[in-house]
Amino acid sequence: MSIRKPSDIPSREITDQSAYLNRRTLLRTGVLAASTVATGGLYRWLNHASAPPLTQALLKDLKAPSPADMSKGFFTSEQKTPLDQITTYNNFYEFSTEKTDVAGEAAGFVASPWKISVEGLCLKPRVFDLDDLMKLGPPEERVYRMRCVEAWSMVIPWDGIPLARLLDKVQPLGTARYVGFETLFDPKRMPNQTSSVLPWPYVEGMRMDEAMHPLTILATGIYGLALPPQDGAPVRLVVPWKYGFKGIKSIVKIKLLGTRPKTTWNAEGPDEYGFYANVNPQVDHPRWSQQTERRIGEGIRPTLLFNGYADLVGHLYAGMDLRANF
Ligand SMILES: Nc1nc2c(c(=O)[nH]1)N[C@H]1C(S)=C(S)[C@@H](COP(=O)(O)O)O[C@H]1N2
Ligand SMILES: [Mo]
Repeated sequence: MSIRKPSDIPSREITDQSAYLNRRTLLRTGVLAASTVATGGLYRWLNHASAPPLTQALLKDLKAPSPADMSKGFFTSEQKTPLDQITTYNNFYEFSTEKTDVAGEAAGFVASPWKISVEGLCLKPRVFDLDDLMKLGPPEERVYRMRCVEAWSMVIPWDGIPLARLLDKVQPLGTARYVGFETLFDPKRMPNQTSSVLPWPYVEGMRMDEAMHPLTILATGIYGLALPPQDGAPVRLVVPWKYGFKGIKSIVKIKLLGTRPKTTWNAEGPDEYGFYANVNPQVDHPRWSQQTERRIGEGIRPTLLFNGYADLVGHLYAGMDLRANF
């Protein structure tokens, strides 16, 4: 891969419509090369007051997935949800409980510098900043279905690193059976944390084997752009076979644990939101059916067991009663 400075680009390549694209492409190339300088630049640029608006024109062409990547579930050929819908219809209660207000409330959120402490039952606990994360290796592309427990869904092209890549780095002990996650608590920067709509900080968790599964990623981007604030900047969890609320945003702490951690929605409504929260059309929410979903920008479609990833994750739950462990 060649990395070109702006001055190296022949002017014929810079058309009106591609001016931003080229700028973004260069920054992204820096990330792929795990260059400390370019990586910092990417995040700063996207948080800068003069950053251009998020428009479809900025998006990179996704590479054509290989058959091997398809068989791992890393890509779906389903139609991708447009960026403007992914970034204007959000659940992020730290900013607003109104999905269409989150983007506006989160607009000024500064997600750099950022630190994530990885601690607990491991040999090498460590605090990672964003450059440290990028040094673990280049972000990978994934195109995943995302199914919210509220029965709407999207198809999102993420960039991110497998969570296993980070966890391996701290050398988990054999006694680590669960992983807990925490969102930033900072009411000055996340204004709705002054309300008591949820107990703060938002916390999530899963079993160690779920965390180590190759489908589980820490997302750092969408459509090749650094993650916008409303989608969980700078780093959020994505577990595509589980309901969206497991995908905790703006993570500052990851803890390896011997016992199951408390998780926000399960603690709020244990009869409505399970710890596992595996997508399952056969197990209704007490107040609505989970058999179908509204694909944003499209229409109603059937919901699939494990959100369509059953072949890849079903073995994690062999012999388990999915109704009792919902
Ligand atoms: N910290 C935090 N993480 C969160 C939430 C939240 O309110 N706070 N909402 C969850 C829910 S319910 C969903 S559906 C997804 C939505 O992600 P999106 O807005 O990027 O589509 O984020 C999840 N992660
Ligand atoms: Mo959700």
